[in-house]
Amino acid sequence: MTGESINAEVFSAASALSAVNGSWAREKPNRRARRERREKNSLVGARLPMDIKTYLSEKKKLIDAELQAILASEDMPVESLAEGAHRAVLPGGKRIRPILTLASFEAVGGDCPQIVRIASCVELIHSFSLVHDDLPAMDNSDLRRGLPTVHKVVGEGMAVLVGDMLLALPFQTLAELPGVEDDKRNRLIGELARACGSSGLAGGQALDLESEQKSVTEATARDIARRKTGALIEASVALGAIAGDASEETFQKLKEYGSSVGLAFQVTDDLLDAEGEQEILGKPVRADEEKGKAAYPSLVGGKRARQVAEELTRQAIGCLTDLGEKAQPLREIAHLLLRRKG
Ligand code: GRG
Repeated sequence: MTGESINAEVFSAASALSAVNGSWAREKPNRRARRERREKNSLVGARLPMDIKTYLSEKKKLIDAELQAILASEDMPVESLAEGAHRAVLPGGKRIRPILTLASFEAVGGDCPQIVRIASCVELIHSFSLVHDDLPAMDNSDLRRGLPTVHKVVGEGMAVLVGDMLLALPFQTLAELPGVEDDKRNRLIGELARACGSSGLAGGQALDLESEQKSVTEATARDIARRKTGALIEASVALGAIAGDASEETFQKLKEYGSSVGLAFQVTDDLLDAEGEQEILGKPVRADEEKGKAAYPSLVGGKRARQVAEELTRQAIGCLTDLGEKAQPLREIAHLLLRRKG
């Protein structure tokens, strides 16, 4: 995939959003008034400023370039290991986690020349988790971001190793960051590691596997989502706050924001799996239902799942009250994630 096609493909939510705003411009006045009344209390319908799209695409370019540089400096002794790593990382997704790191860093007025590298470390963890998640022993998926999954191209054994490499690389990168005080480095590493372990990705995936074909409660579904998806999103926001030297109080508020956005993100992901289209999502749909997974819409219904995601988004935005204008991208990203289509 070329750099151009990557840029064209990514952030379908943002382009979907501009299409929606375009259609509103042609709306009749009485219909518009009815819609605005209906949407008054609905976050899903909230109109977003157009420049968030520019913000996202500029940040994405920074992250893409940094990821290229990190991979280029790696000594990969086997061609298929290198091919798998490039396929896993470069034909990029939305880059929403590292963008959250950058937005959180900006929200606290941070000053750290290494911030783009720090943010890219989060995306490496995310890339690793997708490679392992797609394996036959896990979700057994053939398609990711509209392309064959890594194990389909380089084989299962090599895909496991690609994932292992992508899990180690961000910790190595953080450990070797120049010009960062030891205390800050340790906090960055600790926060990211926690998101990978039993309170994060690994624990969430274990619970998810355990719950297949079983009836689970909403509380269990929430716990799975919190660990499997929420923990890394929370860590993404936390890393920006640590790098930006946030006060303890602001750090906790931003973690709370990340936790709520992270949970809302997974609930929306479940809704997209249940109701979305493969062509837009770039991965198979109805997979949760097929595997008997503990997904929100099948547990509580689509309407309630949407309410949960909206309420979590409202809570997330509520955590940013004291941060003023500088936190505007974080507010808009929370809105955008709620209404994404891919
Ligand atoms: C850490 C040892 C260890 C194991 C990992 C495989 C695994 C255990 C966890 C899987 C976690 C996982 C893949 C959760 C799904 C998260 C999710 C909603 C992914 C989709 O994220 P997007 O929409 O994707 O940001 P793009 O393609 O945009 O990057």
